[in-house]
Amino acid sequence: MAFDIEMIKKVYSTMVERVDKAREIVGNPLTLSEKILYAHLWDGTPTKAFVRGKDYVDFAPDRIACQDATAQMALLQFMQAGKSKVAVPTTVHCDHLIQAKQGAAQDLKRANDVSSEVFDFLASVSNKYGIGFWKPGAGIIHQVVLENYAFPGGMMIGTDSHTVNAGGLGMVAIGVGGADAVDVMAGTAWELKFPKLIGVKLTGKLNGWTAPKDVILKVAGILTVKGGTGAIVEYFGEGATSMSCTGKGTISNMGAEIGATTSTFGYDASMERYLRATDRADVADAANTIKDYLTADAEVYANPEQYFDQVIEIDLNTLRPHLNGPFTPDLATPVSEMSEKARANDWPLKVDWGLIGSCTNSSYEDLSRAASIAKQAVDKNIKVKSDFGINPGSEQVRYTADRDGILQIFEDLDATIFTNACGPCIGQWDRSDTKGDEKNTIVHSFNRNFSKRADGNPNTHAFVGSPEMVAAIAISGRLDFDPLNDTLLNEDGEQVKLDPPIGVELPPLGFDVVDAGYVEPVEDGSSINVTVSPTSERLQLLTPFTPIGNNITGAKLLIKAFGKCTTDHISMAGPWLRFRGHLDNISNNCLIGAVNAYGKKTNFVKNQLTGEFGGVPDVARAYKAAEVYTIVVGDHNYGEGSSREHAAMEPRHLGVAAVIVKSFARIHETNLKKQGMLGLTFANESDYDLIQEDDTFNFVDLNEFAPGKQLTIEAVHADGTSSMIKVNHTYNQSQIDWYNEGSALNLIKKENIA
Ligand code: MIC
Ligand code: SF4
Repeated sequence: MAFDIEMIKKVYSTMVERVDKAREIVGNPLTLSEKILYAHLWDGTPTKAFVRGKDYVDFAPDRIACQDATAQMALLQFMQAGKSKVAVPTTVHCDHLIQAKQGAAQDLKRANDVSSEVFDFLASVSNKYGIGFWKPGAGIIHQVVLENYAFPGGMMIGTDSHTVNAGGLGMVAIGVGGADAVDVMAGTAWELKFPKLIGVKLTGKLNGWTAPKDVILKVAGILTVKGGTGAIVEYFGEGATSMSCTGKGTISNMGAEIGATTSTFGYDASMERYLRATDRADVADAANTIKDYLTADAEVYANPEQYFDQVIEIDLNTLRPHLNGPFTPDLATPVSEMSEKARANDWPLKVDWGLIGSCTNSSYEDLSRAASIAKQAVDKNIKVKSDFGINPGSEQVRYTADRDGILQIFEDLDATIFTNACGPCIGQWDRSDTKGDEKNTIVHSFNRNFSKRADGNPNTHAFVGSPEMVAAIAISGRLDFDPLNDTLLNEDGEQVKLDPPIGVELPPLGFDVVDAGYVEPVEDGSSINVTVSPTSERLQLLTPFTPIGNNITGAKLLIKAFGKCTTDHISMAGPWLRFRGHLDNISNNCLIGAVNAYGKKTNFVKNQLTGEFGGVPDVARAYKAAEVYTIVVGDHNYGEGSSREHAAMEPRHLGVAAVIVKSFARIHETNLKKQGMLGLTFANESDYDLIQEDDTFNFVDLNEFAPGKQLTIEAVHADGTSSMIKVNHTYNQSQIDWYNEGSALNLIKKENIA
């Protein structure tokens, strides 16, 4: 039986009426995305049509998921909100804090030792506030959610950008910062700008070496890392219905890499099969009663151009397998062209590691397809040239894959089976085979490949591919290996070819597990005490931020970031994950990965008060001590990637008043607003070039801060001249209230007291 089945039935019971009403008001057939959005309005039955890409709308999500690295800050904030229980079903998943080194058994034990303080904190807060808790080793949040909580037509939010994975089961699932989750946990509405809609029509059928991953690798190549910003991507067509539910999860998952608000698919037979296989026949039965409401109206898919803001068509019959990278997930290269491109760009051809796993590709089907390639290495007597690492997505997947002999196939190749957790995907990897900053190549089935992400080495060239392609490349040890056309020399001196992968969508003997790793909270948690030691280096209770106010003068430039500046650059993960619950300590990584436009170095900026250069956090602390506000300037898609609100809270804590960029990634922009800071964009992109290293900033008209009103900032240069810079913002009145109160949380607290 499914968790929270009554809640799901309740959602379905109002869906028909709300969707019918929405159709009437909008005056058109509806996409699935619109149906789900209009069925989840905070005010209930729709009364007006919203303008896509413009109107802010209050929603009522059905559930929330948090992972350990972001849950700490989310729950520290929730603890201040003055509530005794979460208002909607919520779960916490321990998956990010487990380092991959020797293999699951040892690694999990070590993580439980090293991070016991944090796990105990999360477990007790969960128990106190009625939150379901998934222990370390239970699996990666998004795989566990897909297996247990996602349901067609539902709406959820999660404190992780890949929450969107649940689009594979027909949800609108959206990644948010912790403060957004706190709103919903505290029983208030969750606000989102009504998204634009991109339709992706999948014709034909996947075949041979081409996998669901290749669909999203191709889409990323077309739309780039910011092409999906502010939009929901809805997939449809025979290519969509003919692929598995977990395959749809892969595609939805990596929609985060194009900046999409989320991605989704209409309810179909593959979803029904998956629900039944994962012990949720009750959800499938309930969904079947309102089937038509869980997919778009037929007219929409027949004439998509009329109903979507943009339509892309991909023919799966001719789609070729891809590898995307290095350093960015949208640099798409068909495997057949890699040889030429890698040589032209001087990418190292020798592949040191093939890593299979991460929330995007760690299902039973993924492992089975990759195993069908791995098995050929043994059967055809091919010596494997790269190291292999596997992170199963959940204990249920691991247990079942182990029972069915799939893991043994990898073990026969000396693969290391790591914990059911994120591991190398988030830099939780004690990689022993390279030292320092050696140039090298790895291939993985993860979703992100930003510089330094997996192993901290800026010269690791990471390429993203399907699990089966990763297996083939790892066997060959070469980035330029094209299994469709190339042969490999086996130990008998023969040239052999790898056959295309064969996988099974769902385990023929059914899923099984002994201990899935779930802990149900007690009914009444009021007597549970949550303690945080004042001397802890990992957890710190929060002190509310004081409002910045509307008189910002004499602010100094902290850093003008050059080029790509993702949340990994702003608040690195890997070794820093240990400080995710301690704002002051984690602030020591603030912007240390961003490249300073002056001098092009990282973590080396000028302190205008002394004329000396230092690390970003140190210089920021010096300004803060002198009570001087600072400004951060950045390029396009600033804050791409993670949902981690630390990337906003750290600059806020260190005295940054405003972040001014050419454009923002959605989640990060909201995170800045939530923490009571200014997130602004240049009205003229080229004004970025006017900002100089010694600039001092005066906000001219911040006392007139109002929705839709452009602001003016005077940048006074060292030579005494100044530039007047016009900046835009997307704050609505309630977001301006957050700014005025110092943070959204301050406002919630105030309202609770009132
Ligand atoms: C990621 O993939 O970057 C992470 C780590 O899962 C983040 C969340 C975090 O930083 O904790 C994400 O995607 O939101
Ligand atoms: Fe974990 Fe990687 Fe997925 Fe983020 S992308 S949730 S780090 S597996």
